[in-house]
Amino acid sequence: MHLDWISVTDSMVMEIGRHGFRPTLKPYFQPIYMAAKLISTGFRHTTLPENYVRPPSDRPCLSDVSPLKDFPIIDLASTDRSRLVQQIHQACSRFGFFQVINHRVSKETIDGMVSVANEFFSMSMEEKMKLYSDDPTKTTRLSTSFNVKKEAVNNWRDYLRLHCYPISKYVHEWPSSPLSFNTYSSGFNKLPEGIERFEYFPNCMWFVVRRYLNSDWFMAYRENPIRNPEKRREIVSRYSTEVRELGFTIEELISESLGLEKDHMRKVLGEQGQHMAVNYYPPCPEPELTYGLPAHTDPNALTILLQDATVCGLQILIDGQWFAVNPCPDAFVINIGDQFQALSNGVYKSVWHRAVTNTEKPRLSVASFLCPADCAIISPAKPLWETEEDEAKPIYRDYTYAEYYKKFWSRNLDQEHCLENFLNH
Ligand SMILES: O=C(O)CCC(=O)C(=O)O
Repeated sequence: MHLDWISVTDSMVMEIGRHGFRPTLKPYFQPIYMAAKLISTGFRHTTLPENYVRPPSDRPCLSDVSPLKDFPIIDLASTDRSRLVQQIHQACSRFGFFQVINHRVSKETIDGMVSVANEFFSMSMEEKMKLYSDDPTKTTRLSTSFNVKKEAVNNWRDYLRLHCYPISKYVHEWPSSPLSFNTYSSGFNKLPEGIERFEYFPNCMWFVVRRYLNSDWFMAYRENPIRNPEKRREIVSRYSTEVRELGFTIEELISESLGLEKDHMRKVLGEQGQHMAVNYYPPCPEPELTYGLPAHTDPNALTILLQDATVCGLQILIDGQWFAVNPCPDAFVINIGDQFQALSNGVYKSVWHRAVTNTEKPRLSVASFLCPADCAIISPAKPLWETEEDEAKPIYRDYTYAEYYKKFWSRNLDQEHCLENFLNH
């Protein structure tokens, strides 16, 4: 019997979602269960399904969270290098997080990336499920929550994971399936003046708009810039390349800010890998009971986050208290990953952060992770721990990034800081 994903109704998805997976489901229900794995279904839940509900001791307590007022915004176009380096030092040692403006990633590239991401998550379930996997070793996959095979409670997030470097190695894996035209999400941020209506034609490379002018309807066409899979890949490639350059600029500033040679970190990290997580948090019926992503630190070297310009959700832990990092126009949020904490011998912090949800609007974020080469030896920089005393030793022992990454994925996201396992005893 052939079962079409599209034939799954919202109420059936909700029913399965509420009760979680039941092994006793009849075989012909299995595809419906598959649809219920993702939460970007377009269906608005009225109550939170049980498998997302956190115990009372582990809830976000949203009313206790305040905005972070003195959160650093660093202008990368500044010509005062020593001030820039000093700002980076202060931000990395105090917050482990900062925002950058004038970062040289073009607005066109950013808008294109956001459009592609929105379009991707508005595709039909049938299209999306072709990419679904809960195997963390897969280099291109659509998944949900964090690590569904390990966790007891799920998180209110779907995400598309892409490996982005070297692009030529991975680009053929990136999604190429036709886009859904059920919802309008790309191209224009608002209806151009005078245009009353959009119409969408599946399998068509054009937006078709109808305009009411001088008491008559006119048809107008505009090419859909991302309908073409090649164009979409081009947009994501360009985004990854420009963000990689930004990452390298920041790594140089970080080296200098620790009093090291400008290229110290890049040399140690070797040929850096680059991954992307395109996160989609649908409106959540009960944000007080769950997370989009629970508290975690990032296992990589540096994270460059593009967050939704209009919807808040990122929070960071400072001195035991959660603060909201509200979006700043045209800025990227940068955070130090575990590897820079180790390489800086703990001078810089890989800080706990989390994403929370809201009832009103979906939230999108695009996290780009720069990762050391698997064989890179992570060893705290000598000038940061060496003293006259013979006994002096770094806080962390040497290890390879491959060893660290394996350890990170063998745990739950919100366990102790993974670096605790690499302390020098
Ligand atoms: O969505 C966010 O703001 C946070 C994303 C994040 O922490 C991650 O992808 O690791």
